[in-house]
Amino acid sequence: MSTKKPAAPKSALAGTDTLDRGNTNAKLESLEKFRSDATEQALRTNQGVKVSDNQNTLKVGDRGPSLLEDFIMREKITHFDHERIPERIVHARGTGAHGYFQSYENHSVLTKAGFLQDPAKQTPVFVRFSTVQGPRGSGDTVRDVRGFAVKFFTDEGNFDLVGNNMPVFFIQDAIKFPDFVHAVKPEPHNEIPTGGSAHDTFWDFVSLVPESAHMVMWAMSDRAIPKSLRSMQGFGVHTFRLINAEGKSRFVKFHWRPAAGTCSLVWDEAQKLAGKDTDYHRRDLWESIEMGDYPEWELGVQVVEEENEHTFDFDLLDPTKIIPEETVPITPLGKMVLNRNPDNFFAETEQVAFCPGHIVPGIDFSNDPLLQGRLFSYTDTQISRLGGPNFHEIPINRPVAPFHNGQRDALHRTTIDRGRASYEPNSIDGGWPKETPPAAQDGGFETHPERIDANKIRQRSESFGDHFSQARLFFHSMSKHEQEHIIAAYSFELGKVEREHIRAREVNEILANIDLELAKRVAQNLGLPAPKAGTVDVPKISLDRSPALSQANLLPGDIKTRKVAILAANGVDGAAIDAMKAALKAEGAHAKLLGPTSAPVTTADGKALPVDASMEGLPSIAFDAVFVPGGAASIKALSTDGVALHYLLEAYKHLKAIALHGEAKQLLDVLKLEVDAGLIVEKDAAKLTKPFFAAIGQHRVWDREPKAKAIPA
Ligand code: HDD
Repeated sequence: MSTKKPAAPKSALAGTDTLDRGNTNAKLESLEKFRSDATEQALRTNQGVKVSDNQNTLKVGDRGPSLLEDFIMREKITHFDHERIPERIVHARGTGAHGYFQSYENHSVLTKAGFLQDPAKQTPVFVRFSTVQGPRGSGDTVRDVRGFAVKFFTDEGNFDLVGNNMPVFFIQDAIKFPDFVHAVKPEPHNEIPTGGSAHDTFWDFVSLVPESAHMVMWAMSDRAIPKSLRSMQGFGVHTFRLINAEGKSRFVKFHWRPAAGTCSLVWDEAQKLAGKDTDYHRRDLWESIEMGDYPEWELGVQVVEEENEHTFDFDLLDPTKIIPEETVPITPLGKMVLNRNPDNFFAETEQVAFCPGHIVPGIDFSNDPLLQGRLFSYTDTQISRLGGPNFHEIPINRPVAPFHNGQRDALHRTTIDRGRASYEPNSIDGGWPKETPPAAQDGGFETHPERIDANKIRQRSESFGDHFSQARLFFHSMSKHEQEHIIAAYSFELGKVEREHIRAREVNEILANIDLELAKRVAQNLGLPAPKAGTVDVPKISLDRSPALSQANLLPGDIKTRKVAILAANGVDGAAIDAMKAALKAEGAHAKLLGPTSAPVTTADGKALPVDASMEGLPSIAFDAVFVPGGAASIKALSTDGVALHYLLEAYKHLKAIALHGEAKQLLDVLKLEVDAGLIVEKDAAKLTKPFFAAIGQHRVWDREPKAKAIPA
């Protein structure tokens, strides 16, 4: 007789997805028919046979050997054995969300792309953010470039803007990509390190390849440890073209600017988060969307008229260069809102397949040799990752625009093509599907007819030859604290490099050509001899500083969606908690009440307050700021509670705003801290919110940084 587990309660079965996630749009509707909901459905095999026993293999007697005949067990195990697909060779760790893009106005002067014409139209998008180096299970907060890939499901076909959160790249030519990736990936003998670039092969490569200098500078800056995915800028990196209905082409660089502002973690916090909450960034994105704090970005372009192509002190085709925003300001095009989490990570986020070659009429490529190589690489990689050339039929990748052509068969084909003629021209199927001339209404794609008259050669243009002036521009555009972070990051990373000649080469041949002071400081931290001035004659460029590059200038100033921890023990002033929660809510920020344990705390007037978590459960690194309400007994308890004291010291060390109310002032003496612009002490709860919120709006208390260094990590 079979021994079965009791049937699962109905409520558990019903849990598949009863959430009303609001917004539906064309893409979601097109996905609808592929969604599976097992609520109140019988368990069946993949062939549709109802299963009567999902607990026991078919055996000869209840203690005997299993039978090969058991097709139910074999189907289940076989499927399981093949559940994994190859992870992406780069950008393996990622997270995605659905949303929409909406144009601000009709941009027909710039482009004929349909999704940039009608301000009333919402174009569905799917976005995947990623790190580059680490495998699928690696930490979110490692020092790394972040991928920012957007798939626009336009009525004219899919447009993929496959960018990063940094506007330049490590190399100038796609043929160097495998070399670069092999160097940055974990080392081949021991597969260390996971998720980071602090190792010999990376620094060996970049110190030998000066074209990487500018991008490495970005990677050593705070941009490589973003506070959240919602607070990252995005860049198309390459120069593209926009083409209008008259066929006029202009060069453009794409930019995404987050409504939440652009800000970062601090290094110690990022390292701790990588251990304590590997999923920190994906959790933040997921929770923001679930809470209705929909992340938002503005899409814009820097536009360069064709006749101005050669007016810059760099080559527009060189992906290691930016066009400073002070030279060519950004023209806003529209906004993107992410308002729906995927239903299934594998089906959507893992199987989504981007390709910079997915463009629509009105958009075209430039001859950037890095972009040109990418046009080949992505489709090629999808074929091995997703098992064949039919990956466009996977629901998340299917365009909302219809697709008909003569491409047939191959692995995993799901379309059942009708008609006999899979060739063109044909007379059997009336000649269908037919070409659409570009000039027709909703015309076919037409490549910009750029005239090129040159020899076939393997050569890099001399105009790609300046590798240091923009790295210098970046360093000089940083605020003092950002420069200090860059020096610390180079010192940390190179400190992990075992071979001294690699450290020395980076300092003397790269950093000394960017900025001698930077090179000297890093050399000092590594115990290397003081470097001499660099030997490269770095050209003088038109700008000394680009304020748009500094994150110090990229904050909105408000405290929307910021998270505040409220620390309390028994005897806490309940009214102060209520007042703070209400004030935060009014500003669109969030509060969580934390106690010494997960048990409720009792207020001074005897009310039991449920807590959201214990202080250990949600450490200070999960928050933007900390509030300690008064209440004599509560403060007495917190003053001798090591977890609470560490909480506050850690928040202080990470330069976060801290507000101490009433009796909480005593904690200053216990912790030996002094009041500063972000450490606010106030008897009167009503007076506390203004300076506290102002400090949170500044993201960090940077002036505190030198003092905070004395606080143990
Ligand atoms: Fe790439 C993935 C961004 C250069 C080859 N790349 C990938 C993803 C992003 C970028 C965001 C992840 C997409 C996703 O979420 O699925 N890559 C960039 C940027 C580059 C760049 C901004 C330079 C400006 N990439 C680049 C080059 C090559 C590749 C030069 C090859 C010649 N990239 C790939 C790839 C990946 C990829 C191997 C891995 C998985 C995938 O494509 O779908 O084909």
